[in-house]
Amino acid sequence: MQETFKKFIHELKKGTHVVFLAHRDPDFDTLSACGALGLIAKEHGCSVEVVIPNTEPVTLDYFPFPIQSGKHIKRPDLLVICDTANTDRVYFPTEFTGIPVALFDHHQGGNILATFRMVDNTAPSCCDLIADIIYNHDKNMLTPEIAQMLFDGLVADTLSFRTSGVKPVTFTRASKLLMHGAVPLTSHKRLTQKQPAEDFIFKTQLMSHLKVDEKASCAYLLVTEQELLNANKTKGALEGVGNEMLSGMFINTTALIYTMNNGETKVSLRSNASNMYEIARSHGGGGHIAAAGFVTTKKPTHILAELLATLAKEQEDLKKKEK
Ligand SMILES: [Mn+2]
Repeated sequence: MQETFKKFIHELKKGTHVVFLAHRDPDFDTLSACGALGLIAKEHGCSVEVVIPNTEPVTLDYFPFPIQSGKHIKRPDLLVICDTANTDRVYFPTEFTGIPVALFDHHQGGNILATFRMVDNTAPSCCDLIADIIYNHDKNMLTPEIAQMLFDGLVADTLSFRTSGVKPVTFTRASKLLMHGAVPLTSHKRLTQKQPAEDFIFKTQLMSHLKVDEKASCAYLLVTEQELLNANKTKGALEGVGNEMLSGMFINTTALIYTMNNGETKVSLRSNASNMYEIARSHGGGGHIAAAGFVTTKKPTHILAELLATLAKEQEDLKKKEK
């Protein structure tokens, strides 16, 4: 990985135009990774663009670059994809075909062919992986601004060091970021976005439709795009719902099943017991063991029944093993 990063830095020294690609519905891990590496590219004389595939705009007041929604300005010499394993989750017009790609990621599997591939699916966030690579390459590159963004991404993806991927080395990396100027309170302020009261109420109303299947040890919520549209809300209203369900109940798995008006259904899975990646992959999706998702054209009720049956069987097998 360090060798690859050396080559990547060498590439940056050519003073190229670099387009950073964050994944769809960007979170702090993907954006911070793009921001931090973007600053490093800039430092090496590159011009930088950061692009998300979503059409709705995203703004972060501290972010060092404008975040462009679904468009790029200049043809890049190099693409940097952060925090996703699949090209369909990033802005990728046909014009980009053939342009060299640097990939920084911590997901399982994937379809991205990268010239510079820096992937470790044991890392609990893309940002702690990047922090480690930068630190080992040249720790002076970790400026307070970069360290802060990487710390933000780490805290966001690990739900404040609570996910199963958090290992002793995660704290070593976090500690290095703090020593280079990251401040936990700054991350906390950036990550806790207060919602307007009516959004909060809407979310609570959605949560009241929550169901639990005890046999499957699974809480699930079916939501339609139409429901959101009727209430004048966007998909952002569903942000964090899966994790909230998981941390609030004695259950192992949660499923957020969101049906769009185009007939497609997006399934987001969270679990602290079963392998969500395997389930998502069997439907053409991906992610991590504890958090994964997929998009399907199957009927939401069918997907749900299938999912609950799979999970119930796993729970039964587990109980047998315990006996
Ligand atoms: Mn991530």
